[in-house]
Amino acid sequence: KIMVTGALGQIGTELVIKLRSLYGADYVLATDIRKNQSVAATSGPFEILDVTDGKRMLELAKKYEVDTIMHLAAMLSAVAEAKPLVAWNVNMGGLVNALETSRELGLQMFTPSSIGAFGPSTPKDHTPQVTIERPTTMYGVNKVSGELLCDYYFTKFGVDTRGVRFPGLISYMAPPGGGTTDYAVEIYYDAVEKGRYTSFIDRGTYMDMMYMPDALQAIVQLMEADPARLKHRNAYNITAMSIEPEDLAKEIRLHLPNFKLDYAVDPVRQSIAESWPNSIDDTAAREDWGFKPSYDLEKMTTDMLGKIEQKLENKGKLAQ
Ligand code: VAH
Repeated sequence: KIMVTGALGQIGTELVIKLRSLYGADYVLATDIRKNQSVAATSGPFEILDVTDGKRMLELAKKYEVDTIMHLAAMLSAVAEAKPLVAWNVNMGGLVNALETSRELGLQMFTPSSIGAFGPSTPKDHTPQVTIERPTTMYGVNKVSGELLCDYYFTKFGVDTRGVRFPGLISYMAPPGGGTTDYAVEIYYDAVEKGRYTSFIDRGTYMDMMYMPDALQAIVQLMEADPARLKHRNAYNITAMSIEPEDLAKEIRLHLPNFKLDYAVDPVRQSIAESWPNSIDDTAAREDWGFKPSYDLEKMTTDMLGKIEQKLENKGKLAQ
C-alpha cells in the first residue's frame, strides 16, 4: 500500500486520485490533518494524521501494511514566511517522521523539494542540477535541509528515498496552500469568473511552472525508475516552462480577448519570487529517468480554462 500525507493538499488531492486509478482504490491510504468530502478523502482508505505525530504515523504504516510513503504534507513558502518556527516544526518534524518510519519499516519514500531550495546566489538562468543552494526563506531552508536529510538516510540507512524539485504547480482541483506561485493559479480562476486579475507578483518576474498532470506523471515515473539509473536522490530539477505574468495574460487573451491584467505587488511574495531562479535545467531528470512534460503554456491554458468553466457550471448547477 502507498500512504500519502497531505493528501488533501494541492498535489495530494490529485496524486491520490491518480494512484488509485493506477493501482486500485484500496491500495492508497490517504491521510491529512483534517477530513473533507473531496474525492481523495472519500474514494478509498482515509485516516486523520498530523505528520508531527511520529508514533501515529508508524502505527498507521503498520496497520495498513504500507510499502511506500509519499510525503506531501508541508507549509509552502508564503505561509512559512509568516510563521517560520511553525513551518520548521511541521516541515522538518514531518519529514523526520516520514524518514524514520521508512527506515524502520524498509519503505520506499517520495518527498518533493522545490525551486524554492535555491536562493539569490544561485545562478538564475538554466539553474544546474548541482549548484549553490543558500535560500533566504524558511521554506527554502526546509527544502535544502530536507534534501540533505533524505540523501543522508539514503547513504547511511539505505532508505530508497527519491524526490524532485517542483516548479510552481498549476491545477484546478484543489487550491495551492499559500505559495508564491499561487498567482499563476488565481489568474485562471479570475479570468473565467471576473474577466480580470490583479497579480501580487510583478510583470517580468520569471519562474518555472508546470501543469499538475505532468507533476503527477513525474512522481510515478521517478518512483518506478530503475534505481541503478538514479545519479541523484533528493532532488531532481524538473520544469515544463519558464513564464512571467504577462505570458499567462497573453495566452489567456487567445481564449478571453477582453481579459485585463493589472498589478498590486505583494512585497513579501515578490521578494521570495526574486530570490528564486528564472529557469532551471532539468537535463539530469530527462537523462536518468526519462522525464518529459507534455503540457506547454498553450496546452495548459486551453485545458485549465475549459476545466474551470466546467467546474463553475457544475457548481452553478448544484447551487440551483
Ligand atoms: C510555493 N507552490 O509557491 C510552492 C512551490 C516553487 C513554488 O514551492 O511555495
